[in-house]
Amino acid sequence: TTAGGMYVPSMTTLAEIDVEIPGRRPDDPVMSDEEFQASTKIYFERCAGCHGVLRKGATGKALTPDITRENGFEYLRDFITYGSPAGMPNWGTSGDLTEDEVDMMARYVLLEPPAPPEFGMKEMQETWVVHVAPEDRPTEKMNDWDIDNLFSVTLRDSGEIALIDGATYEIKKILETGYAVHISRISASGRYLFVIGRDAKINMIDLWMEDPDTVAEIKIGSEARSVETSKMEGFEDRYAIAGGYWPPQYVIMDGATLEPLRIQSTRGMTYDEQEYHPEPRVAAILGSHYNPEFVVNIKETGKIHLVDYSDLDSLKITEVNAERFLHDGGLDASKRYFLTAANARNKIVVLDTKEGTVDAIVESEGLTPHPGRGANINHPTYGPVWATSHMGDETVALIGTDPEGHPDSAWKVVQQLEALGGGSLFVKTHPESEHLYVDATLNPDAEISGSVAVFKVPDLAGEEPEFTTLPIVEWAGIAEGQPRIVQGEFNKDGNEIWFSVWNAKDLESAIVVVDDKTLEMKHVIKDERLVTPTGKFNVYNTRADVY
Ligand code: DHE
Repeated sequence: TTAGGMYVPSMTTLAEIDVEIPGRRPDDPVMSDEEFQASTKIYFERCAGCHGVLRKGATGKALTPDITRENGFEYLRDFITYGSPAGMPNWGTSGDLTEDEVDMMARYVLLEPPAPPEFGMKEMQETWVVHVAPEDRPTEKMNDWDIDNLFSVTLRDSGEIALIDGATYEIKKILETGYAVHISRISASGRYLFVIGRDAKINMIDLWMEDPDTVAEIKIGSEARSVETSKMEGFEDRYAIAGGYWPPQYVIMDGATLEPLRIQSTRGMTYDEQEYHPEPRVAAILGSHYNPEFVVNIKETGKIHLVDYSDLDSLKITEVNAERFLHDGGLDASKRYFLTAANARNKIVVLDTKEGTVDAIVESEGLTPHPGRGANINHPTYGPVWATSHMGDETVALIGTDPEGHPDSAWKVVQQLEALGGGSLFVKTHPESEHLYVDATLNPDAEISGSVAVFKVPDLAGEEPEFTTLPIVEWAGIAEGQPRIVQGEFNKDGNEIWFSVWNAKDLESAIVVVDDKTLEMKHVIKDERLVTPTGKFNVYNTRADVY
């Protein structure tokens, strides 16, 4: 059952792949093969996230030679150097790229983009390892860990996760994973933890073992962001699914071993113009509670795939038109509606996971909505609403989610709040909490990116609700660097919220635990092993979609 029973060695990221250099035309700018490879590496590391591997554009503009050659070398060089208010970073003046590198990148984008290699069943099989076969695993929980209140914490730059006890804050274990694990998801039974690295490596961890560890692993491509498991009654723990950025595809795997069973390409037509797109990346994936389906966001074509996993041999995929540049999202409080951001279009798509239809596409009234999984609060005036903050401005949109009980508010922005500033990535609350927390991770002002805004839910009935500012970095007592506060996550009982204090790799980071009732600092987790903590996932809340 194992490929030699050994760990697959450290994984290649997209940036480390040697690409095939496309043919040259006589009027191409001068660029040596070494420069081409070096530029490709910089491009994959810094630019592909927004502009796409094939430069067809998404959050950032398209950069195919037909367009870049219109603009010309000087324009490109200056744009890369100084950036733009629309979101292009100032790579030159920030010092991230040297003058020579900027010059090289401006010449590079005038050339045809190279395509990295495909990654099909053969490649997946080669990286697939079962360390402990299902029959050799325990039949009951063998440790005294409170696994429901465990936090799986991404240690971004060390290629690890930390498993931290939710009650004692003790780091129970550090596990080696793929590079920069993006998210953690939990199987329906709560037993298996799945994490996926940017390098598309998945680790499946058995939390029942005496000493919880990776029992299976696989690499599904060279760049990925999402993993999920089957949640439908009767299919608990049966399947896992992961979505790739490169190649653009998703793969359904056995839920006990990660054996790759079925790979589905996402290449195809955009939903609106119905033009072919060679690189439609897989963004958020959600396991439906209403149907045996995975809900798969396809970013560039703007489609949602409802993938019926009840028969993998005749896979039924419902392709629903949504909106382009789908990114992250989460369920409403009833767990029936999936609200997901088409971020570069400033819209929130509402998918009814029971009926499989898009019921509304809501203008979020802010710039670049970025909800994470969003936050469900019971609004004093409008009933159940779901919240998202924005990357591009300080606004938080509250959208009504109760078409039966509050039909006038359903699928509308019923209230817009103003939080700390732009650059927010995540909002969070809990059914037991009266608070809505909003970070501002990417704000250029250190004081703002180091703090969190908190709104009191009963106060939302007022005209212009005020927020309280929690100085999280100050509480962490970290003076060196410019740590950013990112992604609140509640404990199981919903009386504490944890925030990552995300500093540079070689500087001290921390996790600050806030008492949700008093809004005071309760504890600071510091440990030299806590390198660049970002995402945190409470096992119970993640498995049961509580947020
Ligand atoms: Fe994320 C969720 C993609 C940058 C931390 N991020 C997601 C999801 C996607 C995504 C598609 C939804 C997964 C799901 O629900 O199935 N993220 C991307 C990018 O493409 C982007 C913009 C650029 C990149 O190159 O990766 C990006 N993300 C970041 C970061 O820089 C963050 C802040 C730090 C990090 O660790 O890399 C970051 N992303 C997160 C977190 C979540 C996430 C913590 C899960 C939030 C949740 O509550 O579920």
